[in-house]
This record gives sequence, C-alpha cells and structure tokens, in this order.
Amino acid sequence: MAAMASKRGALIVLEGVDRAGKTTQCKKLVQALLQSGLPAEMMRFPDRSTTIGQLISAYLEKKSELEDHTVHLLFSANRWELVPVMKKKLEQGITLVVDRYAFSGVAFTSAKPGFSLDWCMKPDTGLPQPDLVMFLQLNPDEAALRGQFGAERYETSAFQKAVQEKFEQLMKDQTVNWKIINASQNIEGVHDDIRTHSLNVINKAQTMPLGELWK
Ligand code: ADP
Ligand code: 2DT
Repeated sequence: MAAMASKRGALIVLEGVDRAGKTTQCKKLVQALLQSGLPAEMMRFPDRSTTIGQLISAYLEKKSELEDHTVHLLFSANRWELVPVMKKKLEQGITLVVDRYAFSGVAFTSAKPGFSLDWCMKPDTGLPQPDLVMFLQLNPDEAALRGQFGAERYETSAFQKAVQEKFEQLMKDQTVNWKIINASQNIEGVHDDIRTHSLNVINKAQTMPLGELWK
C-alpha cells in the first residue's frame, strides 16, 4: 500500500470516577471537533458489543461471576481486540475520544485486595499510547449530588474511594500525558477546558508517531 500522506488523528482518553461526567464530555467533545471540521469518533471501554464485551457486561450486571484475575484479563483483551480498528482510524486522521481505557482497568482491579499496580499494568503494556489522558476530578460528595449509585458491580462509595486512590498513584507516572480537569464546574466550563487541551494535542499528534503505553 502507498504511504499515507495524511496526518494521524489523536488518541484522547477521559478517565474519572463514577458520575464525573466522562460520557457527557466525550459526546460534547466529539460534537465540537466535528463542528470544527476535525474528524472524530467516540469509543468506550468496556466495549460491551463484542463476545468478550458480553462476558464483561454480564459480570458487571452481576448476572455472572468471574474470578478476579480472569475478568481483569478480559477487560484488557477487550481493548486489544479493538487495537487494529483504533490504529486504522487514527491513521485515517480520525481523532478517537475514548470513555475509559487501561487506567480504569488498573485502578479498578488494583483496588481489590491482593492486586499490585504492577501486575495490573502488565496485560495493557504496549497498547496504543494516548496522546492525552484527562482525569475528571470530582469529590464523592459532589458525585452523590449527581444521582444515586447504580446496581452494577463496583458502584459503592467504599470501592470508588479505593479506585480514586489508585488513579492518584497512576497519575504520578510522567510517561503519560495526564491533565487533571476540575469536573465540579458546570458542563460548559468542563467542556471548554477539555476542548482546549484536545485541540492542542490534536495539532501536536499530527507530527508524532503513536507511542506504546507503559513501555
Ligand atoms: P460518567 O460517564 O463519568 O459516569 P456522566 O456523563 O454519565 O458521568 O454524568 C453523570 C450524571 O451527572 C448525568 O446525570 C449527567 O447529566 C450529570 N452531569 C454531568 N456533568 C455534569 C456537570 N458538570 N454538572 C452537573 N451534572 C453533571
Ligand atoms: P461504565 O460502562 O459505566 O463505564 O462502567 N472497568 C472498566 C474495569 O473494571 N476495568 C476496565 O478495564 C474498564 C475499562 C469501571 C464500566 C465499569 O467497569 C469498570 C466501571
């Protein structure tokens, strides 16, 4: 195949605890980019539409039980199975806006007893490196004002607190381009911050090769 002259899209990830506004902001960002004439698509992990995703979905809905290491590896496999599609879209110049990624994978499993951060990071090592990871920071009291916890697995205040601590550990890693976003602003305020960081990184990514996560 002939070398593509076009510039690649950026890989942009939104992370944060439950109800921080990730889904709301991913949608708004994609809309804003499209309106500026920049090709963009949203993705989310877990992607519950695949065969692996359906196993994960049943587990999260508490319709099935899976051993903790096993489900961790399934979440990771669910990312790896989408890598060919992701790379193709990025090469086509499409910016991907992703609702959760390997950071949720590590934060949630390592919040369980007996799991080290190190072990949890291994299966996702080498995934496409995000050009930008925005962490939507929101304290639990404010999150509570946005609605009750749902009925899915992990949706308890004690577990979410442990997850938040693991995210804080992950954010010390300087090999990842973390930006902390104040998610307690109104929806437009959060969006303005996210859009500014994203436009910046979309520009820079055009001339940089896609990296490998945690490598
Ligand atoms: P997440 O994907 O992080 O769980 P959502 O985007 O689904 O969060 O938002 C959770 C709830 O909070 C939704 O009802 C949404 O409308 C509301 N919400 C999102 N962002 C804000 C905000 N900045 N201020 C107030 N409420 C918000
Ligand atoms: P939502 O579909 O509401 O985002 O919930 N999770 C997610 C993991 O435990 N490991 C992962 O790798 C990922 C991506 C976070 C999904 C739930 O699954 C958790 C909440």
